[in-house]
Amino acid sequence: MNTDLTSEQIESYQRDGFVLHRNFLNPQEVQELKTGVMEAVESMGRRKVSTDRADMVDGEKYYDKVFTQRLNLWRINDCVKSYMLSPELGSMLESLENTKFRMWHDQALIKEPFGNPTAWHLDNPYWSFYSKNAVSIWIALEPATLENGCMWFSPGSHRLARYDNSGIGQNLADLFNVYPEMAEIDPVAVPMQPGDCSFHNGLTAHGAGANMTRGRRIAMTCAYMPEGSTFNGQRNILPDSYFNSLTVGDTLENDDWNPRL
Ligand SMILES: O=C(O)CCC(=O)C(=O)O
Ligand SMILES: [Fe+2]
Repeated sequence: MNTDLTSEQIESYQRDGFVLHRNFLNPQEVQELKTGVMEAVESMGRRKVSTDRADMVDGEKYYDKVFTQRLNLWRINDCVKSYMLSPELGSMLESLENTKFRMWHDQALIKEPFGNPTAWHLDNPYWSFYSKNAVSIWIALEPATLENGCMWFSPGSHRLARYDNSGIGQNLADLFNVYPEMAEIDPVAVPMQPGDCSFHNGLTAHGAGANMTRGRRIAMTCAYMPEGSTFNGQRNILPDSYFNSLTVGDTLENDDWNPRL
């Protein structure tokens, strides 16, 4: 793992709300992580979440055709776990946001051949905590190109964002009805080769195009929660028993579900 971020990369992340980091994984590591990810994905069948939430399964709706989405692979695959919870990755996140992190959730996002675009959205409004410092990593395990739906980011949008959620629906631009100022920003496409990754802040607007090719766009991603974040009442990925035990304002510090990096 190439875990060195330059001061230029850190500055650019803090200014724009995202940054590209090439060759984060070498070809051998890409192969190793991809094997772990694909094993976990296959073992889950049509279930979206690894160890609970049997209610969340793939259907045939529009959103199911945006990507094959499989969450919390780290709980069932030690290889995935060792990458997503690696202390070196934790140090990278800390250098970007000047805070310590816990796992929120990981997700494999496979945009299948001819898959729908990923509408512009913000991540943090989905989650069970609100923070200006949450961050996600998005790792390409296959080439991500303009043709197959690479990521696009809206530089500086994190500074305009609130916690209102536009969702990820059929209208690519719904986000801009909620935040019209963001429609004034020129988006930046971030094509990647396998092993490249990006980091984006939980409030940075982003999306991805359709997959116009016959190949799968395979990415492994993970969202991280700043240490000390508190419960905002939203369920998101929380398991039943834990969700039911929480009161708004409680610190999310369950070492089983949200381990430290
Ligand atoms: O991979 C995609 O198409 C979208 C990814 C995304 O929204 C994210 O990683 O937060
Ligand atoms: Fe997202």
